[in-house]
Order: sequence, then C-alpha cells, then structure tokens
Amino acid sequence: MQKQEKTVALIGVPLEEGSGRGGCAMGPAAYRIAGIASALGELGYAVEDRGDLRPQPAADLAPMDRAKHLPVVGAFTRAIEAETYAAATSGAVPILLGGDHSLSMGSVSGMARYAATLDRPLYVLWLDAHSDFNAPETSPSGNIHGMPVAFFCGKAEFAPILPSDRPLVDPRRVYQVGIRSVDEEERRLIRENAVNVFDMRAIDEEGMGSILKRILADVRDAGGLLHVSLDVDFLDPDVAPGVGTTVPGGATFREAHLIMELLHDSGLVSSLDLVELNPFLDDRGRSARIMVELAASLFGKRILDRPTRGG
Ligand code: HAR
Ligand code: MN
Ligand code: MN
Ligand code: MN
Repeated sequence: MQKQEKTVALIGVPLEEGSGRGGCAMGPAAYRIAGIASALGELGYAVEDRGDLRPQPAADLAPMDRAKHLPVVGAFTRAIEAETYAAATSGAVPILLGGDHSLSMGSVSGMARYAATLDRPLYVLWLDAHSDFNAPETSPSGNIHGMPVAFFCGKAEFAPILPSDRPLVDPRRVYQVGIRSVDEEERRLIRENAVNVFDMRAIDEEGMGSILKRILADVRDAGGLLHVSLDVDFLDPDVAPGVGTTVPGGATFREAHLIMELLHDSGLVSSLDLVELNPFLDDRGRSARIMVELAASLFGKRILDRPTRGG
C-alpha cells in the first residue's frame, strides 16, 4: 500500500502574534509531547520533523493599526509559505503545528503554489467556529488570525507579504464547516465571495457525514488537492478547552472523528494545519491529545477494517 512510502513533514510554527494573546507559541511543543510523531509513525509513515520556524520580524512591512503585529505575522507567512511548498514538492504531506490561525496565510499560499505546478485546483476545508474572512478594514479586533481566508483568496491586502503573482485560492473552492461566530461585515464578505459555509445548523439538519461526502465529491470531480485547516475551536469547548476563543455549540468528538475518517478514506488530503491550540489554557494536555488523535484518524487510524467501497 501507499502508506509505507508516504512521508509526512512536521513544521512547527510557534506563532501567537496573530491571536491577540499569549500561549499559542507553545503549541508545537505540546503536539510533540502529546506524541504526534509516534502516532503517525505507528501508522506506517516516515515522519520528518523539520523543527520550528523562527523568522525575524520583516523590516520591510510597516506596522498597521488594523492588523496587529504585521511584521511578525508577515515574516512567518513568508517562511511558512516557503517551507510548506518545499515539503510538498519533496513528496511529503506538510503538517503545520500551530501556532495561531494566521499561519494558514502561509500554508495555504504554499499549497496553492504547489497545486499550480501540478495544474490542479486547490480546495480548502476550513474546520472552525469562525470564518476568518475579515480584512484589516472590517476586523473588529485587528487580530490577523481572523483574516487568513480573506488573505489567501486575495481579498485582504496588507503591505505586500508575498509576490504579487502568487496563486490565490478561489473562494468558491473554500468549504467552511462548524461555523458559529461570524462578524457583521464578514457575513457580507463570505456571501459576496461565495464561500461554501456549513454552519452548525446545517450540520444538525443534514448530518456531518452527508455534508463531508458532498464536499469530497466536489474535490474529487475537479481533480483537486485538499488542504485541511483544523482550528481547535471547531470542537465544542467541553471536548477541547485549550483555545483562546471558545464558542459553545461546537462539533462533538464523534463528529470530528467521522470527518477525519472520511477524509482519510477519500485519499484527497494534501496537507494539514493544526491551529489555535493554547496549552496555557488547556486541561492537563487534553486538547493537545485530542488534536493528535484526530490527526491520526485523518492519516488512517481506525477501529476496524471496513470493506472498501467505491465513490
Ligand atoms: N472574528 C473575530 C475577529 O476577527 C474573531 C476571530 C477569531 N478567530 C479565531 N480563529 N479564533 O478562528 O477578531
Ligand atoms: Mn480560525
Ligand atoms: Mn476559530
Ligand atoms: Mn480516532
């Protein structure tokens, strides 16, 4: 099977400046302590830990009031973009160990560049309580972790962070699941840009399994690559308390596992972000362990073998 040959590349991103509070920079260490490398190694992958990125703040990016810590976040975006692209090009599946969600500005941009070299479209599955589609002008907080989706779709501009000819993601290829906190202006932006949003009501009415199968069918039909971005606050705070922006009414442990198992079976996932873990707020490592367990499910851990079915 393919499993034995496949490499996963762990990329640590100790970034918290996008989140407006301290703690997320400890995320990569927490994932390593929770055993992410051995969990994936036991599934038969070659695990390449590329260590933590630690770029200097970018001197050419002027600070902005409405986008806090832009020189830090922008420097990380550049380093993450390059490292994600390099890992994917080497044949590995990049796994970003966050770090706050602003890191997806780099990881998704890197995967968009990689997908363009293959002449395949990049799709993004955004598992989050939040849409993260603010621009500096619409953000109520100025925290860049509320802006990454708008950034990689080319709808939030800062001073030039990446080259102007970088591949963007078509917002119609972004699928957001678990959404339950959207700002007023942001609501208009996601509608105008035709982002596919499955909020908690959609999940309750249609079921997580059927929603995921529809999304995966779209990606498969288009011959796409699928980048998965998993924010800890996608999960219900009772399941995963180790995050700065808890929102009640989130995904259950079982819904999250189902998604990961369906993603694995699809064979479509090219790359993964694990973001927003704040070990300072966690309950004895519980959230870190759950995120590792979900990653293991995405990479093939299962309870029982199932007969393979087409489609
Ligand atoms: N929408 C709010 C803002 O832009 C809160 C964003 C919080 N984002 C995250 N990531 N925690 O999903 O400020
Ligand atoms: Mn987020
Ligand atoms: Mn969130
Ligand atoms: Mn599992």
